[in-house]
Amino acid sequence: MSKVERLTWGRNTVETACPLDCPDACSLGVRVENARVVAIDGSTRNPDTAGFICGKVRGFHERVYSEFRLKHPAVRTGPKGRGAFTRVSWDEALALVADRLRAARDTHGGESILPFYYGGSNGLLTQHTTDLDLFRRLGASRLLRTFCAAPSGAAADSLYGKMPGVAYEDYVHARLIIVWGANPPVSGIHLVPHIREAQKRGARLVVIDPRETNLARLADLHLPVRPGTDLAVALSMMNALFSSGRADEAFLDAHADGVEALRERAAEWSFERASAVSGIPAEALARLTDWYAETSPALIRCGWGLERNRNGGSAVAAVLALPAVAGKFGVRGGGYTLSNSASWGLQAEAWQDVAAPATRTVNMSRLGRVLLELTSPPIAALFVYNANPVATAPDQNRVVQGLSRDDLFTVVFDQVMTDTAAYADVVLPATTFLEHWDISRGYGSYALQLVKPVVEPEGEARPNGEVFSELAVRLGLRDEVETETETLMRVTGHLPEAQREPLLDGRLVEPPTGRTPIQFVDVFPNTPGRRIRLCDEQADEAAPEGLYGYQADPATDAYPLALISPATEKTISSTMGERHYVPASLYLHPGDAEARGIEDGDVVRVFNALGEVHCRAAVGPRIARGTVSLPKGLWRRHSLNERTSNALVPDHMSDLGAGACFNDARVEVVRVMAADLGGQHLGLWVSADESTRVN
Ligand SMILES: Nc1nc2c(c(=O)[nH]1)N[C@H]1C(S)=C(S)[C@@H](COP(=O)(O)OP(=O)(O)OC[C@H]3O[C@@H](n4cnc5c(=O)[nH]c(N)nc54)[C@H](O)[C@@H]3O)O[C@H]1N2
Ligand SMILES: Nc1nc2c(c(=O)[nH]1)N[C@H]1C(S)=C(S)[C@@H](COP(=O)(O)OP(=O)(O)OC[C@H]3O[C@@H](n4cnc5c(=O)[nH]c(N)nc54)[C@H](O)[C@@H]3O)O[C@H]1N2
Ligand code: SF4
Ligand SMILES: [Mo]
Repeated sequence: MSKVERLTWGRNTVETACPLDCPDACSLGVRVENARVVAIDGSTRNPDTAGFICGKVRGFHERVYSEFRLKHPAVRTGPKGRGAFTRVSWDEALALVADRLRAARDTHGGESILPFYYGGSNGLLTQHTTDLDLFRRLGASRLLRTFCAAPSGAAADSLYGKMPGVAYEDYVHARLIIVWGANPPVSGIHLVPHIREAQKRGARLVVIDPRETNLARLADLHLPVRPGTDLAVALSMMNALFSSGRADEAFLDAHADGVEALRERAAEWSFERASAVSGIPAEALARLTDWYAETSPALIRCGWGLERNRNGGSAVAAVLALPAVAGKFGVRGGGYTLSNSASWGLQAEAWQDVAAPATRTVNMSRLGRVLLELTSPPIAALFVYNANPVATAPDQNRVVQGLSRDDLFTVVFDQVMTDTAAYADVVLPATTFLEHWDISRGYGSYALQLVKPVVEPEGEARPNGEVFSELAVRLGLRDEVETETETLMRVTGHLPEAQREPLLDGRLVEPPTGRTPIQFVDVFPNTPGRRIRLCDEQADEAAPEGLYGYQADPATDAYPLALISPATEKTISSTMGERHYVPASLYLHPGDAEARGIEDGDVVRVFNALGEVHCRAAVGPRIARGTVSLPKGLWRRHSLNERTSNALVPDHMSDLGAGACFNDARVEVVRVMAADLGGQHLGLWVSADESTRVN
């Protein structure tokens, strides 16, 4: 009996969990018939996700059985990017990969090898296990993982040592909820019922977002902030609190350092100045500050939309400083939520037999430049897994140019034929979370769960762990292949007994702090003396203008519009993009459209000095004037010229954490073709593009 038969024998609904890069970590019930997945839904094991999961994962079996699914290893036969491959055996493929990795190391040194991985499946077994072991033993360049959460993580670490945040279920206790640069109805749907319930109980809701999202429509106040200016908004609020005697000086004395530095830096920001920079009327800033000062419990849901720009680290730091300054901790339903991933205290990178070598670090968000410009040594071998950088990395044209290098050996290990896989020399087929073991860890919801294989792998797909382990053996770096279940046992061996047992038993595991910690009652800053560092020296030195130092808006006359690329309900980053055929549109404000003679449905060219995207325009009022939006996670085929927003995104770094600046592009838009003409001639558009709708 195979492992899957053992698990599913006698039943046809299997309990598992979702490990995708999403805050919610749903418990799943997967219905299997004749060894195939036929339906996926939320399981009652987790009351939060019972019968309530997103449409993407409800349809995830479409990916498992998709025509784009990679089922066999393959080697390239045509030019890079063409996507022409011929099938080979695993033995041939891994022999070739091992040979080329060895050759790169022997000729140019280990640092000429670059592992490239990010949000793929976000579980604890699909990354930082045998992959890290292999690349450490090879002495490869080390990847700085900065696509996401680098600026906010640096800020949260600097101020609070990544203190755990308020749980979703405690949102009902808040009287004021500020959703800041987050869009939970799309990107973390299980928070929404709790916000709605709080509203029913009389709580006020404020949304700070350049777009009028569906949540903003339900809010008492929506502040349509210009992208990259949240720092000014938060500092002006703190300035008003300090200067009107409404700061909680007693709390600050007792729990915080760096108060004076913050007070001085905030003092530069009157509501009027913040208004001029952010586009939000001064009265609205004053009203929000009054509400925040007067209401308790008050809660901030800080998202990731505000971190993806040059001011992102300081902006998140300033937002997180607000509850300290206004004295909002210490009550249920008060404080903040950012990422809760650190709450588990799980340090997979430390669970290795070999220490990290002192090799160079390479910032993933500059992949194009890394491939084209890095010397001593240049990158000779690139191993991409759990990532699709052609779709998700900044400066797409440079990335594509780098991947096109004839002297670069590229391996892409993925589940489907992605835009990046089209540039591979060797493609390796990976299992999905319905075909392998994993451990799912929520970064919004407090849930740690086992992910089980519920069907046999399609074709010859294999799990990450075994493939990296086999490569290590082939390269003479390890004696024996570690099987998937051996990796599972080894990794869970690092968990405290109280977590390991329920986890392996398929139960929902709570973090050490419990499921609903109150900040400054149950959990405290993980800093020396548990003190908040409002203006830590290290962060202050790292930021180009110092911590809380605002860097001016990069708009120019040539490129006046700010481009953002928020998450949509269709994909998780670019994952599941293969399911969607409708081309994307650029969403823009009627005022900006009219000024350019653009009408709804027209074909437009969105461009700046880095590149251009040709797509349709969707004109509507639900975005701040001066800001335009393209969906996150598009594949090349979703635009008319095979380019996406990332062709316009510069590869400069955020102020803290060296993070990617996806929402920091400035562009111009011109009309190329009228709607009716374009629709007819290109024969493409049968219906409005739903992914471009604001939601
Ligand atoms: N359906 C779905 N769910 C997802 C994902 C997905 O792609 N699809 N991605 C997952 C991942 S990897 C992550 S990191 C999270 C992200 O979760 P979120 O942080 O909620 O997602 P974003 O869409 O990046 O940004 C949220 C909002 O910020 C706004 N925004 C953009 N720029 C700014 C700014 O400068 N200031 C402010 N205040 N707002 C701004 C956008 O309009 C958007 O509505 O979601 C996860 N969940
Ligand atoms: N323009 C723009 N770009 C963005 C963002 C934005 O807001 N705007 N957001 C950024 C954010 S928040 C993030 S997190 C990044 C994410 O960037 P990426 O990590 O590149 O995200 P995905 O596109 O989901 O790519 C993950 C890939 O891993 C594969 N995969 C999944 N599970 C496995 C597995 O078990 N094994 C292997 N070998 N492969 C697997 C999937 O099929 C998928 O192709 O994108 C960033 N890119
Ligand atoms: S992607 Fe998020 S909402 Fe969807 S099933 Fe997974 S954890 Fe739940
Ligand atoms: Mo992300």
